Amino acid sequence: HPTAARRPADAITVQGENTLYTDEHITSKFYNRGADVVVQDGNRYLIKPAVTPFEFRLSARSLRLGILMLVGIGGNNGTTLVATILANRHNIAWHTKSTIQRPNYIGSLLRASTIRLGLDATGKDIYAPLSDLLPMVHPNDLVLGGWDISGVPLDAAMKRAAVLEWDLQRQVAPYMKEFGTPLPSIYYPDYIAANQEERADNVIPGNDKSFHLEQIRKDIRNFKATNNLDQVIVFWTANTERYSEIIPGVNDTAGAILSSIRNSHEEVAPSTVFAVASILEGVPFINGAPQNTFVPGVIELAEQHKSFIGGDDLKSGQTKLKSVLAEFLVNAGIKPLSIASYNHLGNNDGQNLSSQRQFRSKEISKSSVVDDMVAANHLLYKTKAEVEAEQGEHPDHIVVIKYVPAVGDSKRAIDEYYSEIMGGGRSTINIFNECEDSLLATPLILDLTILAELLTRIQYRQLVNDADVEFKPLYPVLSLLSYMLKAPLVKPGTDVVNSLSRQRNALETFLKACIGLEGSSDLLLETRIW
Ligand code: NAI
Ligand code: DG6
Repeated sequence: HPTAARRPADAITVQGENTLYTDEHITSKFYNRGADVVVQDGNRYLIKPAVTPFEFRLSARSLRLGILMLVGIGGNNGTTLVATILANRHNIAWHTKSTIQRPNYIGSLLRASTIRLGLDATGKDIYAPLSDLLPMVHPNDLVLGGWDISGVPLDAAMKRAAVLEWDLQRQVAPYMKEFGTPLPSIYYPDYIAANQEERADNVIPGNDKSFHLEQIRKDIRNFKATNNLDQVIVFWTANTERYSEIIPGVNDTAGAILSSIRNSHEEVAPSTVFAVASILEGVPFINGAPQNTFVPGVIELAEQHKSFIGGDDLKSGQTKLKSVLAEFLVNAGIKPLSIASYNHLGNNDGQNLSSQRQFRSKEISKSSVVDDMVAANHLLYKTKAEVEAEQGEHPDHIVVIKYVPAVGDSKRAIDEYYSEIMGGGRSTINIFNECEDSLLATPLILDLTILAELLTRIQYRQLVNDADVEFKPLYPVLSLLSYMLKAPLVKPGTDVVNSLSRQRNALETFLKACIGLEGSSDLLLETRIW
């Protein structure tokens, strides 16, 4: 299958004055073109085009292999991911009731989508796999490991998850068995639903959060050493936790969060201990769930250690579609008045989310996704100043999640978009989506992991005054990962972009910049002139 096939690492070569290839690096020059706008009298705009030259340098170091350590490896996403990689690696095909299915990475932006490179001599668009743009790790080459509070071995955990076809499970089970039991993890019962308690039979003992932190750090170091690899990514795909309260002196600064761990303060979540452990070990940490793992103190700690973080919450189906549909409506000049989203599912995630505080974390991440599109159109929605409130005018937006065990991993999502059209008319769009949740989520974990690994190898310098200035790593909060995330974490003080097309465009433009290409242009000027 083309999405699983390996292609040469040098599949794309740029021949131009802005790109330099050596054995160790790809170095590129990029002109960041923007516009500085001054708003005058509320409705007049003075614009000065701005150009800042940059140089990017990508290290080709360890691009063949990487380590992915999953927190929650025994869950639906965790076992589906391990089994999918094993099936691809060992080329395991399986019988369904209608066909023989081959393994693939469909749903992965990197492995199953293409990027427009330009035009050939006949004026035809040329597309290449996104994964060919820069040298990056292939999912088949990821070394896998991780933690789970449930001590069920991975082959049995895959069976418990009931996501994959039986004939695939049967064939992949002997390989899954080799992983044995996940590493014991941190369990603070107050953070996840009480209905998860029965699962928690594989926990690091005691209530000493300092000891827990040190154990996780040791696990990361041991796993690195055993596999003789530098590149580790730690990924939270464990249960959704409740929000942590932000308390001054407890989790608002780097010093406060470290001291709260030393004092085993109750407002430090397991996911935060994992994030801090990763930061202190200098390995990227990605949060695939919605809770506020990245309290302000964790972000500050990541800045201090120049260690990468990304989150929050995988954006798999309903929310991804919402970010597209809401943008389409608002950009078409149509005014959504309400968006009502309902879903039910029957997996362990659904059971955990049937508890109010965990549901609230998910409700927050699912609800923020239309904010920037609404704020971008002051012709349709009154601004804060106009309504004299903290927030501008906004569509009613409601999110409901119900636990229905019978449907298992197959989530049902219904969305109603109710909008105002011309002359006081109304338009109603209804969407019904049904699919295996974990089969949509797993490719996103791979994309996030591989992109995070890639971004750790990219450095930049601004060629403003002094061309000899040192190369620096990117800012620790990896907002370029936003495409795969429901509530993207961004550099404090900067705006969140939820629009899926803008998120993809930012990522494409950045990856292209790293090989000295300008961003994708749909201007197609050559087709508009004589
Ligand atoms: P799951 O409930 O099947 O798996 C979670 C696993 O985490 C379980 O095996 C559980 O024992 C383990 N766990 C709980 N607390 C832990 C801790 N402190 N340390 C280590 N392991 C721990 O859930 P699933 O479906 O795999 O989802 C995982 C997370 O990803 C959830 O937070 C979910 O909300 C989020 N998510 C899932 C999506 C999907 O489509 N499946 C999409 C978007 C987000
Ligand atoms: C039900 O809402 C369970 C959730 O974990 C979601 O399935 C998951 O977050 C995916 O959500 P979405 O909105 O991206 O499809």
